Amino acid sequence: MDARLEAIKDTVLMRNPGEAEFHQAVVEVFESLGPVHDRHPEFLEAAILERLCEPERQIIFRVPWTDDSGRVQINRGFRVEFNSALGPYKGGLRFHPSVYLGIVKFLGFEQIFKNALTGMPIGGGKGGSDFDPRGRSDAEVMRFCQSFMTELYRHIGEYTDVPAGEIGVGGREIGYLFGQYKRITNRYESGVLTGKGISWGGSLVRPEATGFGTVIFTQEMLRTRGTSFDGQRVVVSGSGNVAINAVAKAQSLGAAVVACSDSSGYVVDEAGIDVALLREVKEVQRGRLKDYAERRGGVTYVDGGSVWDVDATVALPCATQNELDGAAAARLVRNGLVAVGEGANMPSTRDAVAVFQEAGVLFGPGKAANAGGVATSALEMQQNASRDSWSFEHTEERLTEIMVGIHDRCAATAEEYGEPGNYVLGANIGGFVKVADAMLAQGLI
Ligand code: NDP
Ligand code: 2IT
Repeated sequence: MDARLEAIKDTVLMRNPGEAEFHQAVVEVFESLGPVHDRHPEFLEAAILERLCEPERQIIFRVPWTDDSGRVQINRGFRVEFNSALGPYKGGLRFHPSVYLGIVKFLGFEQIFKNALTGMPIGGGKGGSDFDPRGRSDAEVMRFCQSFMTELYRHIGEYTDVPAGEIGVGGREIGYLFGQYKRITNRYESGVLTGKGISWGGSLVRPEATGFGTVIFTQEMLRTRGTSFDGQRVVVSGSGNVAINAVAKAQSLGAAVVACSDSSGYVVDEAGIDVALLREVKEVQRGRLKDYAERRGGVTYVDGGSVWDVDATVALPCATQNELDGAAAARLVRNGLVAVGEGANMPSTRDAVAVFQEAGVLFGPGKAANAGGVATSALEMQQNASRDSWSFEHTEERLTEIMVGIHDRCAATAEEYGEPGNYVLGANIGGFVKVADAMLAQGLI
């Protein structure tokens, strides 16, 4: 790392102790930014990096609720409003027992650059709770969401901060959150949340957008090597919103998607994952991948283990951070891996990224490859602002244009900085320069 940036990084790490994921995200970005500071000493003079690493506002609050047996439960709620240089804070809410400030800050930090890359007018933010929705009834989830929003409402708004879904937060949760916001504020403010239901201000394609976008980005990377998804052997991790839609899109482009996972195990389905059945088991019945395996029949279900033990030419990690380590990366590379498109945020460890890059594997980092979700959220905001709703075809066309645009901008930036094909460098520099220019223009705030 550039010595000037190293000193800033050391201070950031010291000021934010115990937040390993946030440290990882910061270091990964800083490693790309030396050459930008050679060309733009004004960024150093204005302390852009120091300011970028300090969230504009961090909110932590108590979320009390009662479970179905009448017992009081207490969770912790978070919203980190990281950077508003380009627009209102924008980013999802994650409900998962592992959530703490360090996770929310890593996600919010990544979101700044991702949102900049989309070309849409959105700043970066993220939030969530250590609430675990798994095994909870609809009524419990509703009471939790209502309590969460009873505090959060005062901090958000269509011109301020616009949350959406993430791990553990889907259409059901966004519905309960929106209902409570509307009740408290007495405003039908559609643009305050995205990922809404289609009949009450949501956008077509938003549910599919992250997974579709990841595959579109990866297809563009493959195209630079004169190939495509057609005939690739694909392994996807996770079996939630992003994973299911990545499977569907990859299949529509002619790929054989042979495996996916959840936090309990993975399934190998050599005939190709049955997306309709997977949707029914996961989205309608809220079941487990094991249930999919039992209903599908003739497939292998592995309890525990790692889905990255399954050979693939294209890997699409779509579950969670640091789920693919250096050893798994090396094994995949030895067995013919050609490309990785990150549907999740920071799913590859730093060791894994190094292995991919040294082996010349096409590697699309999450902040570029999974930007289709938030980009379509911005399209949802556009539709809300104009009280309009677009067709599936039109919205998907916009998503495709945006993803191809992000790919081309990352590729062009990498080339401009002398590292053609390095999408990590391209995404970090491309996102950073846009935000840094806006921060300079807006003065010391
Ligand atoms: P979902 O909650 O719909 O699905 C998450 C999936 O990942 C589930 O299969 C879950 O398994 C698995 N998973 C979650 N946490 C862990 C863990 N700690 N260990 C192993 N497996 C885990 O979430 P999404 O599909 O929305 O999100 C998946 C990833 O995509 C996240 O990294 C998220 O940040 C990222 N992302 C999401 C966007 C969106 O629009 N939704 C946009 C951009 C990125 P189990 O059910 O067993 O917990
Ligand atoms: O990580 C992400 O980009 C998201 N979870 C989507 C955020 C959004 O506002 O749609």
